[in-house]
Amino acid sequence: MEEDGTKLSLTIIDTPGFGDNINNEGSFSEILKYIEAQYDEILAQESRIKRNPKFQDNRVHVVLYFIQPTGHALREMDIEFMRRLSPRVNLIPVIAKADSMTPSELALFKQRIMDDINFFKIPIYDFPIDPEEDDEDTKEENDALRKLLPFSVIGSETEVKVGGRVVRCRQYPWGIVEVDNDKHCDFSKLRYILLSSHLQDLKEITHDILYEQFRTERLSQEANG
Ligand SMILES: Nc1nc2c(ncn2[C@@H]2O[C@H](COP(=O)(O)OP(=O)(O)OP(=O)(O)O)[C@@H](O)[C@H]2O)c(=O)[nH]1
Ligand SMILES: [Mg+2]
Repeated sequence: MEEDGTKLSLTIIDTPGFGDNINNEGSFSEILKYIEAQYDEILAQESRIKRNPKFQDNRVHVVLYFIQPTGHALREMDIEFMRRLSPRVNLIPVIAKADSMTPSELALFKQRIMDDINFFKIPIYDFPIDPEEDDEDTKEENDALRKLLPFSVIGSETEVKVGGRVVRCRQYPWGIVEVDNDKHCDFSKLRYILLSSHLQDLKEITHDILYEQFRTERLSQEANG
């Protein structure tokens, strides 16, 4: 991917069929196993006497967890999944198909989801502030982004010309809902976070905190087992 002449190499992993089963235990453990396997690769690499110069770091820096727009609260499987994954990966909850709710329904749904996340103490990625490094602007930006959680998104493969601009949107008899319009959903904010403003922070947390925690657990397991 290229933006402002900067090349960014990005890997996206999809999980087709996730949540389709009555029992999702299999998908949970597959996803967790994949994330941990990448940490194990790093650990093995670190302990080699001669490091492989071609080694590729495949750690997962963020998981976007899509929540169905039910309008109620989190489902048991949402809570279970986020609980299991959040100690190992930066997790950002995202409301899918935000166009299926009115703005007030969406605001209420967001609030309910955050109430659940707080109640169950699920450590999602919440735009942490480093008091020693972050300036006032960063602090303000992070506070604003945190208030958007969970991000609402709209997906579409349709492009329509609106007032001379081509916009990606979903069309309805009553009008169109634009993917890139901040009044319609948080897609463009989310893209900016992932590809620009918080890319480095997601990587650092993965390495300094999540991987470090994994490593400590692995090594003490080995020492005791
Ligand atoms: N209204 C609305 N429909 C959407 C949106 N995004 C996707 N859809 C529709 O929802 C259906 C399922 O979309 P997918 O993206 O295939 O869903 P998925 O969860 O990835 O499904 P699997 O890959 O099969 O697990 C399709 O008919 C899409 O057109 C959206 O933002 N709004
Ligand atoms: Mg899919």
